[in-house]
Amino acid sequence: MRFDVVSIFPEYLAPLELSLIGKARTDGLLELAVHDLRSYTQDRHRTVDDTPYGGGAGMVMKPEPWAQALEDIAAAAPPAPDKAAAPSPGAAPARKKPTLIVPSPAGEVFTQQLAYELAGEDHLVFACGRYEGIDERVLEWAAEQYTVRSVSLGDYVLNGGEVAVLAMVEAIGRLIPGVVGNPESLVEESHSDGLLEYPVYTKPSSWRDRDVPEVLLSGNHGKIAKFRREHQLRRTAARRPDLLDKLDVSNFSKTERNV
Ligand code: 6GU
Repeated sequence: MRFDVVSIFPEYLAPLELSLIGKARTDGLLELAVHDLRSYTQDRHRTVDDTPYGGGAGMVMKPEPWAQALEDIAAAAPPAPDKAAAPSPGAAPARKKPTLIVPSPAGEVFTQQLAYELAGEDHLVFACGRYEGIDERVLEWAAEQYTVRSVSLGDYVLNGGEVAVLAMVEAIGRLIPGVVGNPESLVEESHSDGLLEYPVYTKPSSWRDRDVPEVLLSGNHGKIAKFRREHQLRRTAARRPDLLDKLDVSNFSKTERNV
């Protein structure tokens, strides 16, 4: 899987060299390149923004450097692995469009489900906007070469897309097979089944007058599973009742429905 990130602050993406994602890159599980938007400008001042038509506060990112960057990146992308035979002898195999993700507080919300969906793509390109955003025509034009999606982390405003890209690349990258050492850890975590994760404990079993719940020391796996499931439900009801509304409670046992 390949990731390209375009930003006027490429240094902001340096943490992607660390930890699990950094290791996945050195292990060859994923390729990631960060591009400076200013390197696609043509003028002496390397201008990337201008005042908005119609007036208003702030600046808007100009279309020309974005078009150059997105064109170059799409052209440089390696052909997708040859899954089917070429349609006719000598013809290039049909290539799936790369996905262009435009981080924006005005986008669809990034969820674990979207992370799974995007982890199945071959090529993701992230266009980090700053200021008031990118000229809308860029996103319309890019749809010829890319599947374009505006994506938001949640209902609050960041200064630019870079921090959102750090979060999205980490959430997507860890779902690529081999990136997380023990794939079982992906199964029991928050949001994998639509519920929040159960509380966890480690040694010592008694600490500052607080005891680890007895059942977890019992070795009774049935009881432990029931305890954890109940706490998942309680926690989700208390902190994120909106998540319960999305679940099909007909799959729940009668006791679970009453938690
Ligand atoms: Cl993806 N971008 C920006 N600039 N602000 C945000 C966001 C994204 N998600 C939430 N707030």
